[in-house]
Amino acid sequence: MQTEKAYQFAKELYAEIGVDTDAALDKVSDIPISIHCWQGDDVRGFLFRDRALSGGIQTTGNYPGAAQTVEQLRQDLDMALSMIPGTHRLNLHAIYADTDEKVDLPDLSPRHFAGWVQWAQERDLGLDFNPTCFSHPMADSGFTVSSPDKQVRDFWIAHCKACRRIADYLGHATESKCVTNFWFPDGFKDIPIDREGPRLRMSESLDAILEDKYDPQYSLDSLESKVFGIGAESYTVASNEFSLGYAISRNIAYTLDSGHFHPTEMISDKISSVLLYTKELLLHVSRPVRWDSDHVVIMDDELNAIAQSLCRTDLFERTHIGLDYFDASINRVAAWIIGTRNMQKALLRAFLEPTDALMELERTGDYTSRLALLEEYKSLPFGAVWDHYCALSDVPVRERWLDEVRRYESEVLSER
Ligand code: RNT
Ligand code: ZN
Repeated sequence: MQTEKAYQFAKELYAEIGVDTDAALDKVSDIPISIHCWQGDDVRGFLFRDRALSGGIQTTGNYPGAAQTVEQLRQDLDMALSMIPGTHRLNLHAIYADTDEKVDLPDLSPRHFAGWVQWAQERDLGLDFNPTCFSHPMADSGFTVSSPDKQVRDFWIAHCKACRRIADYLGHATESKCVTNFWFPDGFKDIPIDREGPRLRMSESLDAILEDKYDPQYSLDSLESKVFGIGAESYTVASNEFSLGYAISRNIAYTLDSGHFHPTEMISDKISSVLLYTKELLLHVSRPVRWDSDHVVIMDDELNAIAQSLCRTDLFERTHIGLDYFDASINRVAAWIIGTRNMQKALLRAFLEPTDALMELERTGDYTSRLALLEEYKSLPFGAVWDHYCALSDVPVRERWLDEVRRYESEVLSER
């Protein structure tokens, strides 16, 4: 009742500045967020349970209840999805294969993901995919597809090719384009002599990986860049220039991860430039705290700016929004819910802006009004519109989802 009253009030306020709140909600409900499976078990996966996470990324914390099996991860995802409005996507990593077979990365094939396909089909979810080029003895040297050792390169090339085949299968089976993200941790801890060699090798390996042709309606390849990783502080092969240049020249997509740049560099400002030159863009929305720490996404200035960059010039046709964070110090189901709901809330806030009017102020050089109005609009009751959306979507309004997660924690997670 209060939620509806508040919504009617908010609707009128927004109408006064020329914004249709129902239209904004329609837009938000059309935008799927690709939810990363790896928040559910601290990036461990199911293929090699005893292997430590490597590749210069880290999860910290030991909050109880992490998923140990495919069934548990699905149960947790179902719980999280039931607290999130809208229809979304699941982003899988290769190590999350659903199989009892002892299979190594290059030998993965579509059948190892049939269980996920069935699960996704039952829920009308799209699927995205990632080769797992870390947490494996063949990546222990710190290099994968750019390794000087041909055997190592060939191993990872074979894995990536297998992943593209799987992505094609996932896309066809779900009738929805599957985005495959390539992220290679390759890099040097200390200052290299040869900065070119590894990049040439990575480029050649990628060319070999991309040789097989698949229907672009069902799959898209994207290359992620990074400035440094733990243990690869001095040199990262797939740097920003490398990855963006490669993506443009080979007509694939580019992945911008919020945590992969220098501390004051924001991806929100890169989106419009990248999309001028790449065919499509994948976002890994994350939250770096002092480093690429992959904290849970919150409603901060950068999240709003990312949403504004996409909404103001309507870049959704060619942008795929994925989340990429992993916090093992809090309830993992809550982490999914908090980050995904925040991403949606930021999109809604951006859609509730009278963009045309602001654009006009900018065009005519009235920067005083532009600043004044932007600041005033920040305190408009977007929360009431969000609550209405949650109520309409049959998911808990405001913090009520937390009670459900607490119950789930005591009934399910604490029994693990
Ligand atoms: C690492 C990259 C990469 C990973 C996932 C697990 O810094 O962001 O995207 O987080 O593939
Ligand atoms: Zn990422």
